Amino acid sequence: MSASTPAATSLDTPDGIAAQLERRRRAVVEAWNLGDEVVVFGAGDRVPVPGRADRMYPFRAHSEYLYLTDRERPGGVLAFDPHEGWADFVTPVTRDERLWEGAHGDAQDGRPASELEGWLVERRDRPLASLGARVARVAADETLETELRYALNHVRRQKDELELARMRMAERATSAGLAAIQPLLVPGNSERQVQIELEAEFFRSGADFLAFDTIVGGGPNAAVLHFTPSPRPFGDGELILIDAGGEYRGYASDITRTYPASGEFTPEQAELYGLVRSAGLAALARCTAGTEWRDVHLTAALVIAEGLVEFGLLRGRPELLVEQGAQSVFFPHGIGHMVGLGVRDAGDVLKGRLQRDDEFPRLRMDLPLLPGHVVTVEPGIYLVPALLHDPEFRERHRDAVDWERAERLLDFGGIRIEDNVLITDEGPEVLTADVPVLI
Ligand SMILES: [Mn+2]
Repeated sequence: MSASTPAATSLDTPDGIAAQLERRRRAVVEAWNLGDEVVVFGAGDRVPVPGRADRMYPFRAHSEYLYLTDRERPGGVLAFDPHEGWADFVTPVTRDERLWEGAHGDAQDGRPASELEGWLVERRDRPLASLGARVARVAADETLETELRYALNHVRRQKDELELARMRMAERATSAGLAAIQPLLVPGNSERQVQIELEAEFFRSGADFLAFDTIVGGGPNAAVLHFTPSPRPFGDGELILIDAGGEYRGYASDITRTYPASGEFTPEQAELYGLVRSAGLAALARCTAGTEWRDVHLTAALVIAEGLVEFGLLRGRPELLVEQGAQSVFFPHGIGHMVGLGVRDAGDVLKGRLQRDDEFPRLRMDLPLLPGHVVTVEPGIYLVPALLHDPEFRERHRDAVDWERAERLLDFGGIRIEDNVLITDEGPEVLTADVPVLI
């Protein structure tokens, strides 16, 4: 384990950042094509930890604000008037911040936040949208906000070179973490031990934050989709599922791998692992510009249904099983989500499409892929007691599932393999390809 900090990417310089901010703002203005409307973006404020006096959660600027300012500072407001352009209001550094945090006051490139009030008063009769963290004191137009946010998301989804460079930094740190904990994946060690070493290596390798709470689940805990690591030791022959990611300057990596605690899969584990892998590769092949995200999901769902029929957990014609959603008893989530600025980036339902809240599993987005999109592809197979014992599920899929076989596998846990995929004109690029997959 090396303690060296990787060099910052050559794009991540003041000039490189300024150039991208200008490009992003121009792209957003073009997409909006505003007449007389004005827009404000709030950075958000520090959030106190309840009951802990002056303790605060780590501050994270709202993604929409961060995207257009690259500034991780509370209280700021970026404003836009189509007649006059952008105005960047920032909170001056206080004496307390200098005293307690060693903050410097000379790097604030913006107008003092106290001038925002006047800026708003001058435009009080015009329609206004408040994006980012809601700016207090403004009467905003919700219909306008929905429309502008939708257009902004469209721009944000196509990652620029600076964003990709930061995602690659986050990926390298995550990859180093997963490599470092391999010797710990043996019976007797605990989920918590793995978490600690994993996160330490993320930070040693350049991550500046966690993209999300680390998931480590051994044995039956591997069937809990977002399991919080516990002191439970791994048992002989168990599966260990790790889903984790480092973050770098707001940009996330999100990788899942599943390992056998004893160094080798049992035949049943190997068969289902191979099946999850096949589903992932089939979905990956569909990650091309123009492909509907729903079809990427259905491609993986069909491979899983076919495999589970062969394995003996499902019965029937795979196409029909997918139509009825029977594979979702064992693959109870969507194939993935947008990843980038934060671990859940700007996924959306394409304008004019119905948000299907009642479908199971609920897909996080419903739109065609475009070059520059980065998605996770993360099929999985789990034996989840809560689903297998759900009366409604048992009734709905009575004939489609071999419930007795499932019952015998109740301690199996689960398998998930997750990669991050960049859509390009030349096809999919797996950003996480340096993290080994076992089969
Ligand atoms: Mn994910």
